[in-house]
Amino acid sequence: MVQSFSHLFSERARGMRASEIRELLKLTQRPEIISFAGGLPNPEAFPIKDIKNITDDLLTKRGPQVLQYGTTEGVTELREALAARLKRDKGIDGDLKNILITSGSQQGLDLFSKVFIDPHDIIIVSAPTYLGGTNAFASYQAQMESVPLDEQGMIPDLLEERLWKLHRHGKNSKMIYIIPTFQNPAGVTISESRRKKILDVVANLDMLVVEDDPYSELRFDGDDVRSMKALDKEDRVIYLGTFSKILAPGFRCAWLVASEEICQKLTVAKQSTDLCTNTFGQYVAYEYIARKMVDRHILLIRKMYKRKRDIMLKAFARYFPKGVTWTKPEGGMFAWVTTPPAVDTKVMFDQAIANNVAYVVGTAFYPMASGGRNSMRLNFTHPTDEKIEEGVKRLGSVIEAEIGATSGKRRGIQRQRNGIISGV
Ligand code: PMP
Ligand code: G9A
Repeated sequence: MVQSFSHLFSERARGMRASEIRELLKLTQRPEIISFAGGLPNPEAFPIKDIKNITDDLLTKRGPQVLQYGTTEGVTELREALAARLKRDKGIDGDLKNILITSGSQQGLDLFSKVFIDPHDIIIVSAPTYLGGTNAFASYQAQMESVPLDEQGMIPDLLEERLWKLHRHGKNSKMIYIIPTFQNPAGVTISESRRKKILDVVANLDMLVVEDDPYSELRFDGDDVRSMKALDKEDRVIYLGTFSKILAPGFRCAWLVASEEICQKLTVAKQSTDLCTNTFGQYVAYEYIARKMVDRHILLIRKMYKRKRDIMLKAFARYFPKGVTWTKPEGGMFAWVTTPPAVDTKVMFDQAIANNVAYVVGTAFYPMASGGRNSMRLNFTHPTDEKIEEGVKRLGSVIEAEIGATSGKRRGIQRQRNGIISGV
């Protein structure tokens, strides 16, 4: 008989939830399904030849060094190269003592949760927000409070209102988690004036900001917006960047920038997690920057992803029935689609799978599933151009059928006032 030991799980572990995206990845590996679900880079864009050359050189010239354990902080050459790049491209100041290499940004999210969150601490997130973030916070028993966003991202007035309301009830939040550029899942970007306002609001309440920035290099249109870390004058921002979208996620190689004090504490937290990030991968990433391959590669993926974004938005306009709306991201990997309120995208999901098309249901991106019932996230970077068109066509038919099946139901509950991206 198989025995269960779940009664021995820690209280913390009992609160952990499986990621709907990670679970979906298994389902969508079926070849007949056109998946808009996972936030995956396009494999055709992986710079395999470059990686092969670098790998070969490294093993030939520096084998014993690149295969050894490394320091927890990360490979020095890589951190120096990142510091120079962050200064050049983003106006972010930071030297070795401010940069920690992590095993994916996901580890950064876990590490600062480990360092800052006590049970029931309040973390402010946007609604919707990245599921991997909220799952990390939840696994340290954080309480999440969400602030709505519109086409310009998180709404600072609503943030301020929420924070002061909590404050009046004797509750103070330590930090806000924010993805300011090409947000996952909504694809929206926070304007510079809003970024400044958000920084002012959190400074007044002595909070930290976690700026998660995996997508800003993937800009197709419009002008760059300065990162919150570059606007930050008080070292209040912990900035997360990653090689997952500009090299390959399989390396599990990312970085964070923070004050020396915070970096040191995060490093100690990392020591007991994995000792150090994959040394070999770090050296490959370093060479990839030093040989200037990264900038060339970013130009290539921008071009490819822009084309895919355009195909998707055009297909939405062509195949989606009346009443369906969507965001128009200027970069990144995702669009956010909102159906008429009578449609429940979770209920509709089975029909989508029956028609061989998949998405992530909107509720996955709301802590406690408190919204997003009639929304979904679609990734446009992974499928081939043809599959994007065909998949949106299939999805359009599925939505149309669902609208027909639910017509007359739940009218008048739409909550899309003032451009707020919510879903019901
Ligand atoms: N943050 C956000 C907003 C993401 O979208 C992702 C990956 N999809 C991550 C963090 C994790 O990225 P990494 O591969 O660097 O762990
Ligand atoms: O979990 C993963 O595979 C990373 C992608 C995240 C996402 O789809 O948001």
